[in-house]
Amino acid sequence: MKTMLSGIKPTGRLTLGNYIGAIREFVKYQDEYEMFIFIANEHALTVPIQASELRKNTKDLIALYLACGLDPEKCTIFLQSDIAAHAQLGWIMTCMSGYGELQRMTQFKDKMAKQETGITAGLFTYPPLMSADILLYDPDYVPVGVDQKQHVELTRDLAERFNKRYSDTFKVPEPLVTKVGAKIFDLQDPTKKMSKSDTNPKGCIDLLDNPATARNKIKSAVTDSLGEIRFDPENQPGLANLITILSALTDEPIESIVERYQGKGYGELKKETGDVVFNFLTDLQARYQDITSSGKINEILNEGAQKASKVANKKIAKVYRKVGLTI
Ligand code: ATP
Ligand code: LTN
Repeated sequence: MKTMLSGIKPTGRLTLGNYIGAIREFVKYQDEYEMFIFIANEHALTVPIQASELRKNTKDLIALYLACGLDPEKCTIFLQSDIAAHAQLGWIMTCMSGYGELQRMTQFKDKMAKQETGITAGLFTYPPLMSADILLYDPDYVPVGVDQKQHVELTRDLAERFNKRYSDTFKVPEPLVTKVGAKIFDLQDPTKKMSKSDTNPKGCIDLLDNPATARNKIKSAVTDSLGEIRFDPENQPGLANLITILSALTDEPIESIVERYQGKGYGELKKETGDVVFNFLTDLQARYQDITSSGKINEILNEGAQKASKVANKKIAKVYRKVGLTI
């Protein structure tokens, strides 16, 4: 059985973009692959965050993972900081990375451009920590949104570099970017990614938004004045985004939606998409409430940490021997 691994950092509330671009994929794959899914809480420290907020986000994220359909019987769900090997291998990967190489990471450049103060060194060195997260478990595939692909490519380079410098140690993983919905866009500015760190809440749907509010956000999404329903992300980005959301949540192919809407107006498409989002969030939030009140989260994390640490500890011991840290 092939192995797959991915993680999300608990920096804020999860969005519909996170669900469509990432979690939905994890759920689909859990039957076919040996899955490791973790909460990248050490990555959340790259930007200033209150301890209480980090704790709350972490618990919410686990409950949402489960509510979205991840099954602890099928996949290993754990907290990054429960396994010291992540930080240990993270340091070694930082030392394997070139300064210029990290400077070229587009996410770092974007964040630098947006945020003038409070840039931490952690924001700069977080890709090698992400590489460590991945390489500890020898996954074949890493499902991520398109914005994370470059970091998985860095991981491949670091794995190859290490294998060449020492000897064969890490599997070289492949990024897996979903076909529909690799990037869900902001509803008010469809040239920008829908993001939880966004400032305009009307552009972004949180998975914990009131479902009726979310439906209204779809209704007031920015489209265009061309008046024809086509899937044309370049010239009709707002419309293409809505079609993508509808397709992702219903599994109806994009072409079939476009065909169904020939001769119809944007209002009808928005209504159907809004209703689908409303129902999706209503069901999801009911499951989220059940899980939150069940008190099972700690148990699931303890089991996950036990399983993950067996794999990770073996790998870090091997790496320590190879690089000469173990005498
Ligand atoms: P931020 O925008 O604050 O940097 P983020 O929403 O990208 O955060 P992450 O936790 O880093 O947050 O993302 C988790 C996963 O969700 C990643 O695989 C990412 O590619 C995916 N993802 C995030 N936003 C979107 C989006 N708008 N469309 C599709 N996938 C997304
Ligand atoms: N950097 C990712 C989260 C993340 C991750 C990982 C994803 C941390 N470690 C390992 C896949 C594999 C992000 O910001 N979305």
